[in-house]
Amino acid sequence: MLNQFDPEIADALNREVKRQQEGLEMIPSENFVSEAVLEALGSIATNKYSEGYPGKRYYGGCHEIDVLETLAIDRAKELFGAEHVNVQPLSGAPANLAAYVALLEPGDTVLGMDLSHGGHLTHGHPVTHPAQVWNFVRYKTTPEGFIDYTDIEAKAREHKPKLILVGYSAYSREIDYERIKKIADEVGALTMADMAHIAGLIAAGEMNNPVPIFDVVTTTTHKTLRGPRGGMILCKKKFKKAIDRAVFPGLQGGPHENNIAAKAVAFKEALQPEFKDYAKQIKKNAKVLEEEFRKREYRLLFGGTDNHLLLVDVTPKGIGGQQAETALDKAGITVNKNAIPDDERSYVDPSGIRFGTPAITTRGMKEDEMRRIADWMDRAMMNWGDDEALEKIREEVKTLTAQFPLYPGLIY
Ligand code: DSN
Repeated sequence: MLNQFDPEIADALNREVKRQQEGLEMIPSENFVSEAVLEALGSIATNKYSEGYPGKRYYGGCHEIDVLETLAIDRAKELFGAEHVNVQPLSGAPANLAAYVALLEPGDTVLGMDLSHGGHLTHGHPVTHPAQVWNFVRYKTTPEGFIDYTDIEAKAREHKPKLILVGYSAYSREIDYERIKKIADEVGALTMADMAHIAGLIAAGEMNNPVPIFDVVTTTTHKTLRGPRGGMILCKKKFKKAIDRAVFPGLQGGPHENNIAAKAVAFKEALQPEFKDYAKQIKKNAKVLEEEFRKREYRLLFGGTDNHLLLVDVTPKGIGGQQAETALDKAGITVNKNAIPDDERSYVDPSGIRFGTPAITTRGMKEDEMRRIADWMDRAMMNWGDDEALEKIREEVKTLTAQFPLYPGLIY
């Protein structure tokens, strides 16, 4: 159908299928959903308006939509031990915005991690709209690379924030939620965790779970959790009303129910025992990459990794983050350039690259493949200006990825 009516779109999709199949996807926030998730995402649930919540909609004909949204909510509650879940946020940024709207008054102070130390844009970076509405104060990591809990404590006492925010996009270590909660309780602050990057690892019991401890937890559903592109908010019962109101009607209209159906499918997958093995392997694979890069004397930020990602300063090797990203791209390996703590270079050509293992682990790759990948990455970066050398690596990458089929037979 699609290729007959709209060959330009079909062709672009087919080229993207080939890119995903032939390359090594190492952006730590990306993953490959199952065919069952894709099917739900492409389903007729996209046709339905359903403003409101299950059992209380502003449109008729929502019976089956209620069934699938309720399944998504119940499965998410089970996965994370949550008292209340809202599965309607369209993605991570809208989920964070809804949480701020629910918990804060304009002008309130929020304590969040500095962007270059691993925080996220939506955690109050000055270029974002929330930074104009609320007063964000930033904490950092220590020179050894761990969250600076002493800095958080001092800043909490000084600024008396209404909310303390943890959860990061480029931080590779574990988080002590109990310790943050203690600091928050001392100064009368609420607690919020953005677990977007590590939600799958938390669901599998491979990382600390903030949900039973914190007031509100936001996440995307498409990273380590391996669901469709979307967001979700989990909270204590006492915030249920405020969170639900902030999402709808506060900020959003009709929920994307095809997406919610796909979330429900992904949550069912994450409840299976195999998902625990997957999460364990994500971490093992990241550890092998850590060892291999350390062996090759790269500068690893935060001293290594406890999760699925690594942040590496490539400048001591004589290249910049943009050059590294471009060279790796040419070699068939997708990563992203990334600022390192207090980076003196610009965000468009920072000092680091960020990469991780969720997507390549979904393909079934293990420790041996990680060693080969680290070698290719090093070779590509050390030969960043040599297109012939990069093309040779790309061919080698293709022979590996051919052994780990992805969406076999998929053609639009
Ligand atoms: N853009 C996501 C990431 O790549 O980490 C975070 O929202």
